[in-house]
This record gives sequence, C-alpha cells and structure tokens, in this order.
Amino acid sequence: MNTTEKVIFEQFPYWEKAIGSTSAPHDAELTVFVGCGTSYNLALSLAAYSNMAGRPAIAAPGAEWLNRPGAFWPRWRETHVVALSRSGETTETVAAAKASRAAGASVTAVTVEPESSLAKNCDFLIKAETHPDEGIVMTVSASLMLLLGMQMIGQEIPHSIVKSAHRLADDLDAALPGVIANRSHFVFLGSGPLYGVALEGALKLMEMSQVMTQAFHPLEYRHGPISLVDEKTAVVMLYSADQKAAETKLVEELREKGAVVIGFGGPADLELTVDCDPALVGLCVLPGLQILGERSAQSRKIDTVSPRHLTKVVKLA
Ligand code: F1P
Repeated sequence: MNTTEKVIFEQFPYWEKAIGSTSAPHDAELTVFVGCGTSYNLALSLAAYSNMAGRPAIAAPGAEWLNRPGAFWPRWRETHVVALSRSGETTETVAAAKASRAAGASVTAVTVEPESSLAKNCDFLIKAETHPDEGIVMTVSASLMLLLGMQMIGQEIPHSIVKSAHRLADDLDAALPGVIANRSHFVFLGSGPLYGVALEGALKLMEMSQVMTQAFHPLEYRHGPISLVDEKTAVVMLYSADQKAAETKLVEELREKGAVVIGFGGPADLELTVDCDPALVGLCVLPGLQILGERSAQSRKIDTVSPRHLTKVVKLA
C-alpha cells in the first residue's frame, strides 16, 4: 500500500476530531468562497450549500478574485471572503485574502496550517489537524476543509457520517479496478453542491492517473458532451435526491451508448448506497472518489506519491 492510499483510508479519525469544532457563520450580504485547484472545487460546493441554507454566496478561483473581483460582484468591498487553502501558502489565495482585507472585506481562512501566511492574514481562522503523511495529492485535507466549511455555514455534521463515508469507500474499492477496466474517458456528474464535488472527483482522477476527465451538471451532459460516450467511457453519477428520476433516465441512455456507470445513491452498473442525510452527500462521497483516483492510477502503474508536473503548493514568483 503506498502512502496516498494509506492516507485516504486513515483520514477518518481526523474527521472525528474536526466534527463539532464551532465557528459561527457571518452575517454578510454576500459570502465569497475563494480557493485554487481542489480548494476552488470545495469553494463551489460550499457556495451552493450556503445558498441552500439561506446565506447568499458565490465561489471564485483565487486569481480571479484577486485580479477582477468586480466581474463577480459589484459591491465586492462589502463581502465576507472565505479563503480555503490546505497549505495556506498558495500565492493567488493568500494575495486574494490580503487584497480583500485591504479593500475592507472581512476574511475567514479555512486551512490545516495554522501558522501559514493565510492564517496570519485573516480576521477569523478555522482550522483542523490533518494527517501528517498527506502528500502532493490532496485527500484528507480536502475532506476536512469541506467538513469545516459546512459546519461554518451552520450544517450539523453527525459522527455517523464517518462510518458512512468509510463504508462507502470500502464498497466502491471492493469493485475496483474491475468496474473501470479498459475505460479511458471518465465523466463525473453532479448537481447543486455536488457539482463542485464532481469537479473534484474529475481533478483527482486526472492528476492521479493522467487521464482526461470531465465534470458536468448531469442534465447538461446531453447538450454536446454526450457525443464522446462509447465503450471507453466510465461515468460517475452523484445522484441528487430531488432530481433522481431525471438522472436515472440519463444513466440509462449513457449505458445504452456503452458507458459503464458508477452510481452514488442510485441505479447504475455499480450502485452504491450513500447512507446519510441528503445534505451531507458531498462530504460522504469524497473518500470514495479519492480511492477511485488511486485505483485508476494503480491499474496504469502510476505512482501517485510523485504525480507528474505537480507540487504540493503552487507559489508564483
Ligand atoms: C491548492 C492546489 C491543490 C493541488 C496542488 C496544488 O492548494 O491547487 O489543490 O492539489 O497540489 O495546489 P492549497 O491552496 O489548498 O494549499
């Protein structure tokens, strides 16, 4: 077992410690979740969860918020910015936090590095302890930052989620790599807060196993992207409780066209039970998506401990 795989499966005690850590949501006209890479995917999901909880929010990549905040929100100086960064050292995210504060916005940092530059340049700090062996590919810290962000929004996270997420990852792993054998085109579909999670599944598999991946809102998929589907395609459907019938129909069409489908919470070639409150599905499925990336890499004999062209932190000169 390599270190990436070990860390994925050893993440759950860190969830236990992070659950219940309190952090009150802010009263702001708009909350802007900002991050890069995985942290941006988490930002997208958190913005959706925040809106669903009645707290208006958007998400922006670190560099976009730094360089053109006005393209996202005309009154950006009055916003509450939540900057997400595992390292707390990503150039664009740290600069976006500093610029936001200088312009009068309040900044909350969500990180696992309490001594980082980001942690030192925020008004409020939300932190968790992460696995010391986590490498370049972000796994446990992504789960933790999503968990912390959801708690910040006011979502109660029950301890039972830990067992559910662990079991889900185990259930998927038992079918891997067989279910994805000979598949080289991976598509991740998720709606609402699950769209950011679908993007994260796609990013994880791409960076771990050097395969082209895509992510879409499910019902967008028929509008062009479906032209690529064939016997090389594997689809990961993150089912939404309120859209299940439409998503089930889409899955039937994709299977007819040759795709193999992994269904989190609904019909598929491999149907996985997601045993949690619908509001927690995004968090519950993350470890499973991480192990999917790892097994896909292993089947290609790719070492995820030193992924090609990647570094743990992107620091711009
Ligand atoms: C952001 C990030 C990671 C990615 C890569 C480079 O890091 O894009 O998501 O895995 O290793 O950096 P951070 O700001 O969350 O530390």
